[in-house]
Amino acid sequence: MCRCALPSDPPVETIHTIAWMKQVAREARAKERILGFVPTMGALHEGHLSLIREAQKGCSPVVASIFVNPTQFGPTEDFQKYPRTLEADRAVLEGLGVEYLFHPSREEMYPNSFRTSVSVEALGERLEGRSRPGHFRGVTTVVLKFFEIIQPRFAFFGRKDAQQARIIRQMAGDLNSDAQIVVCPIVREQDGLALSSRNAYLSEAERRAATALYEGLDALRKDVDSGTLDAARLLTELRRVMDARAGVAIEYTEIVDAETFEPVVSLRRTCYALVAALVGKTRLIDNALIEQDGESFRVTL
Ligand code: PAJ
Repeated sequence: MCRCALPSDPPVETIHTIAWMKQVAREARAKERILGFVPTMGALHEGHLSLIREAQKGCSPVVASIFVNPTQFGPTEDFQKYPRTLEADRAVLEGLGVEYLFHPSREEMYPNSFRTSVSVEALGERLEGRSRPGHFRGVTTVVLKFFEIIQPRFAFFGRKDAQQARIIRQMAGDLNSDAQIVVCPIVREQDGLALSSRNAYLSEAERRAATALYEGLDALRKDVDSGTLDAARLLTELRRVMDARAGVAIEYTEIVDAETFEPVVSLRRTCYALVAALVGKTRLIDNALIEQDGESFRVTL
């Protein structure tokens, strides 16, 4: 766990305006400092902190952003009730020694005159893109704005949102961004549940049921370990394990190629097994990374 801020910790500088953020980033670049950037929507947990720690290994200064981005939420989604815990988040960032917190207002990021969006074709249309129309356009647009403002050398994302990370890497490459995209492992609770700001919505009973996603992926891991390569067979067992849990409604389970995010018939090269499910009213996602290792495959949860 992270420690709380101590009085001796240097305060994190909170930046609200784009002009000031640009100025700070420009000065850091002029001094040839290696700027690392960790975008978040706040309600920080150990998953977010793992990205910050990874950034701190090779970058200084590190800029974390907290911005609950309205354009990536659908009209019936949880934008209004999304957890906002700014003071606690700031204390956590201070405890970690993060230099800058970029926390712009909605008006600062999207003035009334705002008209532009960017979207990545094909990769953003399936899976999360199908379940949440417009979501990835909102994500890529805000991340591109951050990249333009901060111009980081490295930007850190979680494999928890594997499709998001893949789409952002595509965008950064296509648009010749200098930001190198670093994808970090999934941080999980002891019982396997992937940390997520949305876990806060779960009742006690839902919290227990929510491990179904991990358990399904863990069953898949065991099947892969014992030599199953056929995607349909792997998914049947994954779904059987998830379905055994009351209160969990599967939205999708797929095994996709890690580059194209198109379904595979049989394991090859690098794949993801992706799951999305509703636990009560809370939508959760999780995945396993499946990598070829000689003749066999290794699954990382
Ligand atoms: P948010 O959900 O706050 O997540 C911020 C970053 O933390 C993302 O890169 C996400 O993949 C990573 N993350 C979340 N849970 C994690 C876990 N359990 N282990 C490791 N990393 C984890 O993703 C977003 O915000 C937004 O879409 C954003 C990129 C900030 C654009 O608005």
